[in-house]
Amino acid sequence: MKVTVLVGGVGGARFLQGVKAALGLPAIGPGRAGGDAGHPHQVDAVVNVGDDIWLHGLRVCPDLDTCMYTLGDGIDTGKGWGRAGETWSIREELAAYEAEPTWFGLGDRDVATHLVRTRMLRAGYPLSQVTEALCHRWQPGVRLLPASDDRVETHVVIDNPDLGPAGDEQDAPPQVAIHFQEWWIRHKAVPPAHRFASVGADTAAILPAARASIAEADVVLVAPSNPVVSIGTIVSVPGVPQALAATPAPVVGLSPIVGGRPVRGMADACLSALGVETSAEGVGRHYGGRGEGGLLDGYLVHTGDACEVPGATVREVPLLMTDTDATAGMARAAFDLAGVRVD
Ligand code: FO1
Repeated sequence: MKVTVLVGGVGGARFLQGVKAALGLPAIGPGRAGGDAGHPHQVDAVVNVGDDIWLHGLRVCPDLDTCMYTLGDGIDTGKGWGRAGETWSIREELAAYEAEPTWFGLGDRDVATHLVRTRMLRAGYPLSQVTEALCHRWQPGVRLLPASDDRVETHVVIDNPDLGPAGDEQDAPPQVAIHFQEWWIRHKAVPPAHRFASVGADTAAILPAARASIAEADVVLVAPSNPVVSIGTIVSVPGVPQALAATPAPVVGLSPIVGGRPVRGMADACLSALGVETSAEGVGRHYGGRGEGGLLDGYLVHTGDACEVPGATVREVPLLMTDTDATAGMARAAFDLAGVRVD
């Protein structure tokens, strides 16, 4: 069976672990499902690239790296990002030089990934091939497909923090756009976001392999990732909505909001920026039922979060990814709602 999953960072990576477990794929190691003839199942992840950022001359791809490290058993499980056993000498040295930005935590081991990626990008390899090369080391057991080889970065429009309370600096613009990572890490998503811009989306295109993966899938899953800055940014890439609308595969989403609160991260700060209610129903209606021109044929919500999403079939199941077994149960529930059998 071919399963294609739209994922962001931490939540998406954990969900992919459950998808692998539900398909009986080995958790770690060379039992790759990346199309090896030996495996009856193939899992593709279409990964958000909106978080990607140039830092100190290096290209950092947080969601691709979080998926790669998590599935390759190299992740710092406590933080959910970055490498296990990390050291921070480079970060300390950069700070000693007052080399901004100092707010982004660049670990020494993590920098090696960015050096290899940046060298390959500079040599002309597209991000998708760079990712494939990095995955030869990590063997994530799924194919990690950037939503696009093109640069599509999420920037956030906030009130200009340099403006005094009186707004007395006449020539200073009232609002500024900053990179999502600065808003997320430096400002902890506190300054209200007026809107999110997918910088580069106007000239970007869906990765052809991602388009084919969505078209050829037996089922497409929308992981319980941030619905705005992970799933929303994937869908903002030209060609993605069209591929999702055209695929014969059922599209099933999982709510990232449980009991009115995001399970992790700050999805509520993102949803409120769009005027979307922070609830399973709010996200489901934001995605829209496929019968109404939206994304989803089916939508899993946490037990007790019953709701209506016109054009989609809603089902209540436990949605807390407390461990891989629980997450595998969520994946199985999604397959069941999609009407596909994993034999
Ligand atoms: N998140 C933080 O809150 N602080 C950091 O310093 C930080 C560094 C970092 C470095 C590499 C990487 O791949 C991710 C990193 N993240 C950090 C997490 C990242 O901002 C978020 O996980 C995603 O961008 C949100 O999906």
